[in-house]
Amino acid sequence: MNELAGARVGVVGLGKTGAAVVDALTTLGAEVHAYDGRAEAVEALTAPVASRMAGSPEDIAAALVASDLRLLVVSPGVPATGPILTAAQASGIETWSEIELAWRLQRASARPDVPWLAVTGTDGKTTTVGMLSAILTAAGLAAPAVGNIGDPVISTVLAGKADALAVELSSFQLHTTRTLSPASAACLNVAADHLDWHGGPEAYAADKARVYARAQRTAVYNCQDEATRAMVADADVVEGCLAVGFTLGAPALGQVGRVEGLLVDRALHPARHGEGREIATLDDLAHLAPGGSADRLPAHIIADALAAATLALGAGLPTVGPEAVAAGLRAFAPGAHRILTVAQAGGVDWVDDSKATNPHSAQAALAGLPAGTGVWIAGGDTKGATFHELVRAVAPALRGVVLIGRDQSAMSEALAAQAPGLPVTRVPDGAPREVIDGAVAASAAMARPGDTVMLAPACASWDQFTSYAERGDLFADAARHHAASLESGDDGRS
Ligand code: UMA
Repeated sequence: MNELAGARVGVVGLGKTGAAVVDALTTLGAEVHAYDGRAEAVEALTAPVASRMAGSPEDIAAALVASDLRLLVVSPGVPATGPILTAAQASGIETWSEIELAWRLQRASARPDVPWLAVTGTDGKTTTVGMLSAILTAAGLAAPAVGNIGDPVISTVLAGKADALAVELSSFQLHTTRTLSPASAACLNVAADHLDWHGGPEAYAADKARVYARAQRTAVYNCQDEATRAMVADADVVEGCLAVGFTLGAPALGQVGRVEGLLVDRALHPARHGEGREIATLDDLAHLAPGGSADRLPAHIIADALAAATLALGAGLPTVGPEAVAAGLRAFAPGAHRILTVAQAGGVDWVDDSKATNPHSAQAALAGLPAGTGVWIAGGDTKGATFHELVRAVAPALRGVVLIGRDQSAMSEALAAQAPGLPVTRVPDGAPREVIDGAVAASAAMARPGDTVMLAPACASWDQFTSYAERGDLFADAARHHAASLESGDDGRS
């Protein structure tokens, strides 16, 4: 990227992404002008920049208009409809995401052909990218999970050690990504999210659809989400790129799906016209189910695995075959606080899904439980959400509910209206440990052998905890303590 040496480049946002971008640009010899809304972020910058400025979005926008920048690299948090991107566009300043810069840097590097396997979607990106990285790793490749998952892609590209990249892309990052050409790409699903940032649902979906642009080998869509199929149909892909659907049902020709306990490919192997090939079994995913039993696997985990397998098999990598898919899925470790079985005692599984901070993800976790066997620990900071639809959907799976949260009114209302007969125990407000101890004691009293106690609050944690991680850690601790007490013959309530 010699063209950037000496070029005047602005960087807006100096968080994780911006700091990595500034490092890369200064190394390339660009003249970097750095901007952030927070003075601390500007002060924390150690790289040698030409200028730095802290100011409101309007101040930064005004400075951009007055500048003579050739290029602006924006962090994902900078909203599409806000003053900064509006001013850059009006002034004719080209804008790139960190992803765009990373892609161009790789194309100009000694290893220009390292394939990117790209994943976007409203839900399930992080799990899918983790599974994808695990499958590629099982195939003997150095293939880290990068991007929105937490590690800026540019740092990995500059290190130059990866054979392939499993890239999680948010709609924010895609908005200013211009020339990326992934080997395989997927949009897992689209539900309303981040509408303020984009300015509306159409703009959000349009940015998600950008993941398919210039896809080289395989464009993967969700047969259960028509919008993703339409995105592929409209995408400007490289000639010869295959469209492959993943489905929770039996796969038709051109699809990867599920036949009883097997994941089956009818899209990516030479004999597909005559037969499917087994690429993994549900038992390979059993460790991701509550209590470790494959028959309780949430549907969204199976869907994520199908998407990851399709992306991996469809990227044209010679060592990636069914054995790698199965081994990778077996090796995949779920992220912390995502449907993690933290204790088992007296026939009851205790599951931490504290990461379920909205109704959609709580529903995904609870929906897979057998009828009447779930003890649901719910509630917290609602972020203005309502819960009627969620309660209606999950009530059949539940034995009862244990309510936490400072203000329990929204959840109580939904329970009273949608599941009036369901037992509910309310845990009073208190210090974090008191709340969780109360919730665990109430759940233990409610649960019967064969049940699952599920912390999937459908709410943020900030009203009673510092984070969902603290909420989940305290829960795991208390559940293990309860299990140990049961084993030692104590009833766990002393
Ligand atoms: N800032 C401004 N002006 C603005 C907006 C932000 O100056 O108008 C500044 C902030 O003061 C702050 C910095 O920009 O100093 C933060 O930048 P950022 O919000 O873009 O966050 P990063 O630290 O760069 O992290 C980003 C992603 N964050 C967002 O998309 C909001 C991280 O995704 C990602 O892991 C990281 O890049 C690495 O690539 C997080 C996320 O919440 C997990 N993503 C959203 C999601 O998954 O729903 C999209």
